[in-house]
Amino acid sequence: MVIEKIETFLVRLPLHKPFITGFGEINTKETVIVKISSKKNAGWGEASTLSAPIYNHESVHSVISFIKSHAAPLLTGRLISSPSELHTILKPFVGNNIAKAGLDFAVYDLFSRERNVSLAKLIGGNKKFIEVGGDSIGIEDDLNNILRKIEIQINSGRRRIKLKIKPGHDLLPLSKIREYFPRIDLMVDANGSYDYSLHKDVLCELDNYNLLMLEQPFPANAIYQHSLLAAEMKTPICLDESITDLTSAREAILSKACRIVNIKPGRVGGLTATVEINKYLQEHNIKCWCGGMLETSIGRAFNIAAASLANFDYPADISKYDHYFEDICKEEIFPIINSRIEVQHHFKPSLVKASKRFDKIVSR
Ligand code: OSB
Ligand code: MG
Repeated sequence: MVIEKIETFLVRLPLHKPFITGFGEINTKETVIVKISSKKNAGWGEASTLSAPIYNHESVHSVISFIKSHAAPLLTGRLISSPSELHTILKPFVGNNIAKAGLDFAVYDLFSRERNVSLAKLIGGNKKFIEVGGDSIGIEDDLNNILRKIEIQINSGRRRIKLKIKPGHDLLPLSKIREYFPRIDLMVDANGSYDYSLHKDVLCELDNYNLLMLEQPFPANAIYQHSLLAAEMKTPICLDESITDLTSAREAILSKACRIVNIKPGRVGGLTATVEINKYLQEHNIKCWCGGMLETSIGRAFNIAAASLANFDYPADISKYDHYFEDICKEEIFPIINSRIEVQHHFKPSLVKASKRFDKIVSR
């Protein structure tokens, strides 16, 4: 298959309510949709970055600029015989993994359509269903509202609750949650907002709340600080922002910085990198799970395929589209039933449906 054309579309999706995390506040989720055309077909992907470089160094602008200035000139007119080739072709460029993932996804979708096989099958995912956890509960002062949100999630069948924390918003909400829900599977995500020398003691106190895991307490490049904390805590450390590729995954595992990894296919450069990192983790007895970046249905299709791989052993962060006033697709393309999403093992037109609706909007 020869790549004929690469296009990017910047999409703005207003959220119902601001989503507050340890790295800041998101009011509007922006994302970049990527379309790659061959002579006969088109494949769609999503580079699910944020508007500004607050989660990692990428932003909607850096993604579009990377694709236009560096990737498209290298890829246009090129013959691709397997979707995993893209990962190798883009390797000389450092970082920019969210942008690379948008391209990798679009090429996987293109192969999936041309060969009539599902995304899960292309990467070797075998699960029939994947389990999803509750939507991340952002930082807010009203603890009763946090309890209400947890109750709603539990009543709708979610078996894992994820709370965002930051310094000053940790022990108090956790005590309150444990008072009302002593036994739920509960995890916390700090998005890198703590510092080892300032907050080691308060972090060690998290051991009193029987947490499933503590995600990313320190900034992305603080692998050594994570390894110091991991040696002192009973709660398993999970890394998200720190794991950007196979090298950083190896670095974290060799330093014993974490016992669990949150793999976001978008953050690590796409599905080929996801398979490669997962294989390494599996060989080292490290479990993982599929995180999310508030993707639209287009991006979610690739997360579901990733979560269908063996070794993805905890519920995924695949939130419902109603984070937004309206998704670009207006209806749930991947319905969540009893906290599970069915994995498509035969080529089904869900992603085709999502991208058709999107195509209609952008060509107006
Ligand atoms: O740290 O997992 C994170 C959203 C945007 C950026 C980073 C993160 C998140 C989430 C939401 O926690 C996960 C989702 O439901 O898509
Ligand atoms: Mg996270």
